[in-house]
Amino acid sequence: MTDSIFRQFSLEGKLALVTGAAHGIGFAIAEAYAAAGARIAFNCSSRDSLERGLAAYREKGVDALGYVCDVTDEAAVQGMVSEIERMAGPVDILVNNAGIIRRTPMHEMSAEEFRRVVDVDLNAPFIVSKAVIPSMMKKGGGKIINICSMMSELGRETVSAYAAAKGGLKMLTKNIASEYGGYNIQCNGIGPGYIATSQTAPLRERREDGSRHPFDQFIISKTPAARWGCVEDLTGPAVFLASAASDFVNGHVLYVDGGILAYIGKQP
Ligand code: NAP
Ligand code: GCO
Repeated sequence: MTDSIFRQFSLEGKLALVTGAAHGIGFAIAEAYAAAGARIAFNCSSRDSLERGLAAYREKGVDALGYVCDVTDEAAVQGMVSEIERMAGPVDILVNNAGIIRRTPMHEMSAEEFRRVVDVDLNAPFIVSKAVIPSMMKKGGGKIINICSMMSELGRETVSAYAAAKGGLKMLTKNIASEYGGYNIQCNGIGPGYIATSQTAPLRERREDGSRHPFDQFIISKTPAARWGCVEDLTGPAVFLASAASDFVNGHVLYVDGGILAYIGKQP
């Protein structure tokens, strides 16, 4: 690979804030950003998670700034971003990764439960993006990456709140791209397929007889790659969307799903 192409994917000198990155997809993306040369800031929702996350980053040789901050709390987010800017300078790359899911039949879901999922998965990316965009505008550009989902395109039983939020997040991505593209801010999404993390662990639990969970088998049958994704499958696409290599990519959701969205499914 020639030096100039390699440099396009470098994050040297950049400061990345990855929300919800004490573990899981966020941690893997932040670790990859550090390997590409970026400095890392992250947040999570509990001190316990923060301590475990900081230890995990140290183990990987990453000197990350870590914060306990509820992404739905605008004052707390503004305070965290101000502290990051004081400690390390303006945020160059924001990954809105923090997210929750509740799997409940819609007619049994409380309005409060629905609101909480939408608050974390959609309102919070608005809040955190709003907190970093002014500095990006001032310094002439930035990157915002929203972690969307297959449910930005498809529905399924029991995930009404999550699908509504992730569908909205796809459109928020397009709107930020539209409104701030002129400031050299690119906003794109990553739509992971089914990834083996704590969030999907209930869908992969082995049955008492040791057989695969029916949903586990279902996803493998619906995925041309015939496997669940792993967090490492997302790191290359995430570095691409955070780097100069994607400076003319804006408002796009890059699905990293092993082909699920392209596939009608095998004839039974
Ligand atoms: P995860 O392991 O459950 O991690 C979610 C992270 O979000 C945790 O670090 C959690 O903090 C943080 N978080 C949740 N609510 C928060 C709040 N109010 N304030 C601050 N932090 C909060 O999930 P994951 O699988 O890595 O998923 C990460 C993102 O990818 C989510 O947006 C998810 O919807 C999306 N996604 C996942 C998959 C998949 O198959 N796994 C596929 C598509 C999209 P704590 O550590 O403190 O709990
Ligand atoms: C579910 C899963 C999915 C994945 C992911 C797929 O219950 O269907 O949790 O929602 O988390 O979002 O892209």
